[in-house]
Amino acid sequence: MKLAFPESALDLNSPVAMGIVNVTPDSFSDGGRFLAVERAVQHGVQMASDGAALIDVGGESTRPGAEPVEEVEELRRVVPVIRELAAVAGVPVSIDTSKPVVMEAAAEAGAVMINDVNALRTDGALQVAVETGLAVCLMHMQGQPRQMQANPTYSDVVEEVYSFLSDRIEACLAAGVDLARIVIDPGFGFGKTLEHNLTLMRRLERFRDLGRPLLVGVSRKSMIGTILGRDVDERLWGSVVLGILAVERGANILRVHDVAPTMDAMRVMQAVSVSEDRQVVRKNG
Ligand code: 7PJ
Repeated sequence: MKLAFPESALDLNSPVAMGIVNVTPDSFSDGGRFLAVERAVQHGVQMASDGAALIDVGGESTRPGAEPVEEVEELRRVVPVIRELAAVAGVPVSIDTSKPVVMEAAAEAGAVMINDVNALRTDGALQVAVETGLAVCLMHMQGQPRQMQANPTYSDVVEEVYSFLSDRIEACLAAGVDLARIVIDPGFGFGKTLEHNLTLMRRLERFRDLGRPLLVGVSRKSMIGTILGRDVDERLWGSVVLGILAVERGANILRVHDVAPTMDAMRVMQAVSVSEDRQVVRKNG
């Protein structure tokens, strides 16, 4: 499977990592450490050299309870980082935003993908996706970040997320977005209880039926904190295992904070599945 960008494509026949660069002073795990443009850029470059196939730049925290960020402030944070990373990182850059104005500016600065936790439902967002020709990641979220964890409710979480994503793919196609540019994401932690998240992971393979690359973000999330009783800076091993379980169930792109350990884990996993394939080839002559 391939994901189309405006002037290139990402080969997804093997799973890849998307490295997270947060340019947010209040982000729950990076806590403003990379606020300065130079440090954010360095962080992205390091992730690319650690093996990330994509770098995701975000300027608005979407953690539970987070307050929205003003447009000008978000632009101020992300545009210089995208411009520099697009020039020096050597890997495609995506913009994590729900704001059409930020999507447009990011595209102009060299981003090739829009990663929108709101799945292009904001007024004008679909139009920007069509006009810029960028790839898009459509994520499921119940509610909005400020209140989404208050009382998430589903009768069948897998089928409800599935039909939401299916509807958003249809909306994109109707607006004129190429199918080859679309990625889907069930949105772990976005309006979901621990049990909802675990059910989505157990039945992740269902989302393969949508026929599009599947992106999964579980890195350092509270579902891991809840299982382990660990703070955000102690969730690496839980994150790596959960990410590998997702890849085993069909995830193509893992959105992660810790690229190097994730790459090691994915390479070990790949060694096992590739040698299995070779055995089949040998057996069949
Ligand atoms: C996700 C995201 C995710 C996609 C965030 C965090 C919260 N984008 N942006 N999927 N999570 N596509 O990193 O913990 O799961 S922000």
